[in-house]
Order: sequence, then C-alpha cells, then structure tokens
Amino acid sequence: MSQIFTGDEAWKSKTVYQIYPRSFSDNNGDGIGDIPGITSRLDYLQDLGIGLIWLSPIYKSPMDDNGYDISGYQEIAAEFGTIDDFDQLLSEARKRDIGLILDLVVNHTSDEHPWFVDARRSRDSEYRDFYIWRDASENHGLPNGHSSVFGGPAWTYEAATGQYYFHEFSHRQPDLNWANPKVRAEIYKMMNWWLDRGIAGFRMDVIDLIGKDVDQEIIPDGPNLHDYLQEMHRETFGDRKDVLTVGETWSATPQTALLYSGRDRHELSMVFQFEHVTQGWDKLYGKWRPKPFDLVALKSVLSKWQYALAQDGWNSLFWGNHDLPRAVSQYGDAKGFRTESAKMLATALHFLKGTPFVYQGEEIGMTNAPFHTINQYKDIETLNMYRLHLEAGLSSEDFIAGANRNGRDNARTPMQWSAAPNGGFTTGTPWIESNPNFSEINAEVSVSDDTSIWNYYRRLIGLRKELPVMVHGVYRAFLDGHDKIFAYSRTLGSERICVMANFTAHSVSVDVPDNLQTHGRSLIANYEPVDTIGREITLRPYEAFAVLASSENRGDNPPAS
Ligand code: TEU
Ligand code: CA
Repeated sequence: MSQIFTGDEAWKSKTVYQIYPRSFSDNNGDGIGDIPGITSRLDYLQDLGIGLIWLSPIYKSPMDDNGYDISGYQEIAAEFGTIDDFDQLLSEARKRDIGLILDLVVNHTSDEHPWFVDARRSRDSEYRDFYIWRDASENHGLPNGHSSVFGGPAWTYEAATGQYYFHEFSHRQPDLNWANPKVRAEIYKMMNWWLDRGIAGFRMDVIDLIGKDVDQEIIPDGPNLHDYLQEMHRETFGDRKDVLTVGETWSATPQTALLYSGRDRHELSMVFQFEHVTQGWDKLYGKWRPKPFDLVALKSVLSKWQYALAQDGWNSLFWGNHDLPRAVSQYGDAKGFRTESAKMLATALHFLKGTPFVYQGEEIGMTNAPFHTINQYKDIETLNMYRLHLEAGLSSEDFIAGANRNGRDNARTPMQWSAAPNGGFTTGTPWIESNPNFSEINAEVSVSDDTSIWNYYRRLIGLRKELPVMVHGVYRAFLDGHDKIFAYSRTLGSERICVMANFTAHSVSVDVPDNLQTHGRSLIANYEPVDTIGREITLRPYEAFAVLASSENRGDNPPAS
C-alpha cells in the first residue's frame, strides 16, 4: 500500500470543520462572532482532531447575506476583526497543524463592491462589463423570466443607465460577468494573494454557476464552466501542494462530479453534491414542505455516489452546513434519542469514502432553532420567502413549520460553549437568539464526558488518521431495500470494516447477508462494543457500530481494480 498521508492528497485523511464566524465565538461582547473568538477556540478544535477549518466568509461586506455579499475581497469585515487578527489566526492554526480554507464567493459581489459602484454609474464605466447588463425586452420589460433563488426576478432595473443587471441571489448580489477575461484575471490575482498568505484552500460558493449563459437561461452547469475551472487551476492553486478545493455544486451529478474532481481534469479536489439533501424536498414547494423521511431513498443516493466515485474523483461527506438544518434534527431524533442518533449519524457518515465535513455544533449534537415567530428569523432567504409564501396564500403557521424544519437559521444560532448566559457565545446580546437548550447541550459538558457525542466524534476523526481502509477502502452496500438499517463495508487489501446503523427509534432485528457477517474488533459503537456480526443481529434504537474484521476473517474481496 502506498503511503497515504503525504503528498498533494494529504487532505484525504483529514476531517474538515466548518465555522460560520458570525455564530461561533464573540470575543468583544458586541454579540457577533469574530476572528479573535475563533483563535481562542483553536485548542478545542485541535483536541477534536480536525485538520482543516473551512471559514465561511470573513471579508468586508454589508452583510445582506451574512458575508456571501463581498464588498472587499482583500479586506476583513470590521465586525470580524482586522487582517492582523486573520494572520494571527492563520499562524496559531498552523502551530496546531490546522489549515484554513477560505470561502471563495466569486459568482457575485455585493452591490457595494467598488466594481459595481462604478459599473452602475455609467455605461462607459471601465467596470461596466464586470457585471451582466441587458436592455429591457420589448414586451414585458424584464430581459427574461428567470427568478432569483431568494425570490423575485433575477433582473433589477437601473434607471440611471437604463439597463437591467442580473443577480441569481439578492438584488444586492450582482453576478460577475465571467465571460470577461479581466474579471477572471482579477479573481485569480486575489486568490493568489490569499494563497501566498498561507491558506490551505478554498470552498467555492455556487461555483457551478460561473459558466452561465443568461440569455439561454442556462445557469448551473453552463457551457464555459469547466474551461474556467481549468484556467483557474492553472492560474492559481494548480502547482501548490496540499491545497484542498471544494466546489459547492447543487447541480452536480455523479457524471459531472467526475469532470470536476477526476484526476486528469485539473479542476477541483472535490465537490459538495446535494442529492441526499434535495431527495427529501417536495417537488413543488421544495424545502419549505419537506417529505417524510425515507431511508431507502437516502441510502440509494449515498451509495450511488460512493460507487460512481470509487475509481476516480473524490466525495465530500456532510449532513449539515450553514444553509441546512441540524443533522440530528433532520435525520435523527433530537428529542427522544439525541445522543444515540447523533452518534449513529456520525458513524454512518464517517466510515464512507470521502472527506468528512463537520458543521460547528454538530459535534455536540446541537439541534434546530425552536423559533415560533417570523421576527426571530434573520436569514434573507427565510424572510423573503415568508413574504412571498404569504402573498401566495400560505398561512404564517405553515411557513414557520417549514422554516423550523429546513430554514437556514437552524444552523446559525450561536455555538453553545457552556451553560453560561447565551451558551457562553457572547457576554452581550447575540445577533440571533441562542437555542435555550444550551444549559444541557454545550461543549463544556460534552468535552468532559467520555461517553459524549463530542468524544465520539473525536474517536471517529482519529480512526480516519490511523486506518488506511477508512480512507481508501472500497465501498459496498448491503440491505439496500431495508427501510430501517444502513449497512456497508469498506475493504482494502486484507483490511475490512463493516458498519451497521439503525435509523429508527425502535429495536430492529435483521438477517445479515453472508458478506456482512464479521468477526474482529470493535472500532466504535454507540452502545456496548460489538466485535461480531453474526447471521442475525438486533440493533437497539439508533444503534450503530463499526467492526474491523480480523484478517483471517475478512469476508469477500472486492474485484481487483
Ligand atoms: O448557497 C447556494 C444556494 O443556492 C443556497 O442559497 C441554497 O440553495 C438555498 O439555501 C436553498 O434554498 C451559497 C451559500 O452557501 C449561501 O449561504 C449563500 O446565501 C448563497 O450561496 C449565495 O452566495
Ligand atoms: Ca464580536
């Protein structure tokens, strides 16, 4: 077996931790998380064992979309700190062998970015062509009927210059014109500036949109997408070792994932795909009317991706992020079996092939926000959609029920550090209400309890660094049609791991297929250790475990590749 922990793929055995700076740790009492706050928590992250941090945007921004609207790519938002604070974070992280991945938001800027401020001034502005302008159409005014993700048309009229500009998100997030080589050159320069500072990579916001053709209304997966990504690779991170790049691509399929992350493609390390997320959404109303949980559908998506990227490409693995509900609320049982189900979900995900991403608070089993009035929500998407759904005749209660399940603020309530007021996130008034369950659910309690969710994550993250089979093993799923149990194995040479997870609050007895039967040693379990999977087994509510087969009993071998 080749050495797996060196070279330009060192990130394959690492676990990434996502920080949403606004909600992580407030160091100066203004109620907003900040960079010094993050630096003060690095020991916590080092103890957890993570190798990389993905920082949601920290740049200068009017915060219309909490920093995903950037007005200065090489400046730090004043409320988050200074560039010195950033350098301090970078060097303190490096001391702990933790790399920083920045959020690259280059599909659009803020309307306060100097480029747009100048562009909107006059058709002759040297920055006019940095954005996407179209004349009014003869009949209905708007250049076409394309809608913005946050509601309303994707076109806004500028009376001063008599044209519309395109914005896939809020009207305060005008899309950059990637067809303009000057735009691309500016972005590559900016990326290199951050890379030279010592960052470990980029998470690329809605990167599947940059090759768009607005006139044909081909927005995701547009005709120029892969050319631009190959150019970006060449011009920026291509020659740098140990840089991780992950594209946020809601449109990705297993086929396009191989284009982004295939080894001879020279584009990205991996992408975030969202099929396992959207399979749970209503066809018509989307995430605001989620469907009942369906394990068979979820497993079929996860397995499809595992198989498709088995030989080439690389998967990212995640249950949550800053746009999604809390994992334990969405896929587990946050009320009856919070600890068991949070550990079960961690087990099911971390033994898959790919790079795991842990969203802040997931490691202590934080839950969705118990908001009951619209005034408690802060998210631009939720607030816009509330207005639009009510205009369309939906009741406020129905909308709030959907937002409770799937709204983005579920992930954005302050990180719960301790039982102190506001969970120790701030000494002031937090910008968004804390989840009142911080007195029971918090990092202090979780770190000090050996049986906690946190210590369970710590063991899982550690196992990935020790076991090549966890990083490179071939995936095989079992019991595909079973609607309560997720079961799979990973095999590498003579090593084999068998994983079983009960996704229900009931005991479930299963007849175990021959090739899943195992005897060996318990790697991890959320009840008692399990070292044998016999012909029949009963899993208790949300029980999950992984068994490392002893080499004389490793079951089937995958076909040689
Ligand atoms: O998200 C992309 C995006 O499309 C989300 O808004 C998501 O689709 C939506 O929540 C589904 O209803 C990225 C960022 O992760 C998000 O926070 C930003 O708001 C968005 O891009 C714009 O930059
Ligand atoms: Ca602060």
